[in-house]
Amino acid sequence: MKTKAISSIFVLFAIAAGMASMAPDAFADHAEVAIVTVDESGFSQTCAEAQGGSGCYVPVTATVDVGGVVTMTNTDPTGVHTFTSGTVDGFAPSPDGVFDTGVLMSGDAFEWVPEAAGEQPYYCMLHTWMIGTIIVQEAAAEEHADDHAAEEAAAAEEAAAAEEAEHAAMEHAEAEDVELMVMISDSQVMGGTQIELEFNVLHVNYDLTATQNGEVVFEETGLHSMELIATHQIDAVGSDDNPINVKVESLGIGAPGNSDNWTGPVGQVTTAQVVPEFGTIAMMVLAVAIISIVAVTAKSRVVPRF
Ligand SMILES: [Cu+2]
Repeated sequence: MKTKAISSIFVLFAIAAGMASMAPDAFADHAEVAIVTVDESGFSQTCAEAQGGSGCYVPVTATVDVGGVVTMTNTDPTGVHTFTSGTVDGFAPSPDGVFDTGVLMSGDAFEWVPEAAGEQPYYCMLHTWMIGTIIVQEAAAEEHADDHAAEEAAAAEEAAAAEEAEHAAMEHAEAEDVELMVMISDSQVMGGTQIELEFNVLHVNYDLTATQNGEVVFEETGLHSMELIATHQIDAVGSDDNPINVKVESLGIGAPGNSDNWTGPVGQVTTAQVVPEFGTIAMMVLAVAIISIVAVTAKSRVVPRF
């Protein structure tokens, strides 16, 4: 008899405890979710830190019901951002067309109503280190707290695995200290000279200076080349007597504004003397200071021609 009473109390307790622990999840409201941007996430990758950071969107993983409303707001007072569905591989984005806020000015918001369950990754077109995930779940999942928890755990695990892979990929890219080669070519344009820089790696940050007769005719610092080729217009025409001396100094390789995470040759100087008779296809590399050679992929493309 006594045992029975004790065990009933036990059962009662277990039920109460179970209900108490279930309650927050069972009644959690995922009909609406708000996602915001982290302040200054456009200037610094601190929020991402090779995806080991807390995230550049808050919450970085959001959960919403099918048919619920996701409100995406750019709360960053210092910059413009997008919420674009899809994934980013390194710097190369792959939008999947599910939603795209377009460029949101600070304070602007966008609403998205998901129509199907699943995991929806997204990123910022302007700052590809900003990535987030929206987990869209069937509204009915709410009633099964256990399923829900399991689902979330599975999703979290998946996200963690994806993050890890991304992290590894980034680390891999960073570990390879590439050999930076810069080719400088020029072409005469109306009243000036167009300088074309060809790099063997993407995302080179550099200073560009051009002098003629000891006078600076062009000077820009903190330039960034998204592509392998960058062109700059110089308002001076070179001649035999007055050649233009072009100097490119590398600052590092990586996303603009994130010098903490830049890799690769820093302070490497490449110069060229731009004179008219070399014409549009002449290319000169007078000095290529190679700081480190680990991996060269596009070497054959950038053999200097004199
Ligand atoms: Cu952004």
